[in-house]
Amino acid sequence: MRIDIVTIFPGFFDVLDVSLIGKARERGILDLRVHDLRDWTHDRHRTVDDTPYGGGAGMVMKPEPWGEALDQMLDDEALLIVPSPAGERFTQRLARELAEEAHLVFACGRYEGIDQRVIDHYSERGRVRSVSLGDYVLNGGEVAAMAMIEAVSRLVPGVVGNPESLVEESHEDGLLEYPSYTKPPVWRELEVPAILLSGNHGAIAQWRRDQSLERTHERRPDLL
Ligand code: 6GU
Repeated sequence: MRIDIVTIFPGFFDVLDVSLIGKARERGILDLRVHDLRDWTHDRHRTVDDTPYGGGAGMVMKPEPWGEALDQMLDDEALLIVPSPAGERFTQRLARELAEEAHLVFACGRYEGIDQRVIDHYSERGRVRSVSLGDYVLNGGEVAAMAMIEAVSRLVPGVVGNPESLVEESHEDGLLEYPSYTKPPVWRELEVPAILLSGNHGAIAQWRRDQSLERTHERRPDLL
């Protein structure tokens, strides 16, 4: 999978050098490139923002640098993703959809967002999705893009070593994941549930299912 990220803070994405994503990049499974939006400005101050038409607080990102950057970045198969608190909700379902794509381009806006004509223009030329992580406000699209890239890339075959570890997770079956335990059997007087030491795989599977349901009922009744 090819992933391009356009941002005014390329350093945010340095962490993508490490861990499973870093290894997938080394192995050539992920071709991930980070680009500085200011490379497509032409003035001395490398200006990327301006005051909003109609007034109001904050600054809006100018369309011209985005146009030059995205013209260079987008090919026929690319899907442009614009992280935005005003976007559709990012879910495990959307992560699975995006994991099927050959080429994702993330346009990370700061300030009060990107001039709407950028989104309108590329929506006419190709595929664009505005995507939100959830109902809260971040300072910009960078952290959201990072979360989406991690959720998507771990579903790309070969990125996570053991594909079985992908199936029993929170949200994969629409429920929250059951609690996990490891050695020692007693820690600070707290015991591991006896069923997990029983060796009865049928009973363990049933217990885990019950725990998943109970947790979901308690913490996320909206999922049921
Ligand atoms: Cl994608 N962007 C910003 N700025 N804030 C957010 C978000 C995205 N998702 C949730 N909050």
